[in-house]
Amino acid sequence: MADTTVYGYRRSVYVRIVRLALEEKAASYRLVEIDPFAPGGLPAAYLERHPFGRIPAFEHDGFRLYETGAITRYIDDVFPGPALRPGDAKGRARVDQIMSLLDNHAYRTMVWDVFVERARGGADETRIAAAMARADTCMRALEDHAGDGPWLVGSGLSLADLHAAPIFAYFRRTGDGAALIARHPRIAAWWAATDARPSMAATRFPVEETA
Ligand SMILES: N[C@@H](CCC(=O)N[C@@H](CS)C(=O)NCC(=O)O)C(=O)O
Repeated sequence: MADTTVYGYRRSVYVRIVRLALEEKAASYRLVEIDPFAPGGLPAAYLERHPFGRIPAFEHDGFRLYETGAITRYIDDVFPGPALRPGDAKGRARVDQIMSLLDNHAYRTMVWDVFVERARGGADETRIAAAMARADTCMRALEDHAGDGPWLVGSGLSLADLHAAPIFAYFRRTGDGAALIARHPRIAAWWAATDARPSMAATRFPVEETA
């Protein structure tokens, strides 16, 4: 059987995106614990897998890869199971666009500027207010491209949904985030459908298991 390893830890948005793709393909894999914020820093050997010291890193049958979008597209291309991108060029371009907008405009805004900022206590309200305006733009952009069903692109679950879900899993845990999602009914319906996937249950963040 092919040997598949994900390096990273369970609290990471990007590690969860890769794990979601593997779970949706019903692939078996190992998760090797790497904590980029550990007091002692990263193990030196890890930088051979990821020269920028981020997580996740990935290895499949000796083939090493980093950068989450590259990893999930590779998983979709190589692993058996349901296709996680549409078959047509426009649909695939839309999935790529959404993955990129999430990386560039949603991750830092919704996870670090809102969820982590609130979790720290003594939150910087100016930073949060600015982030909430950007989060609203993200949601409108996602709604603009959603199809008739719950999914972000076309009529089936895709890598776009898997790239968004862990970001929203943190964001919705704040009062601000939950309220913003409620004001975007299509996003709320998307979240309900996505969070009901067994892949989401199999990859819960520790914080989701304690409350
Ligand atoms: N562009 C990278 C981003 C990965 C990333 O930012 N991962 C976070 C954890 S979710 C990380 O490693 N943070 C550690 C740090 O910023 O030093 C990817 O797509 O894989």
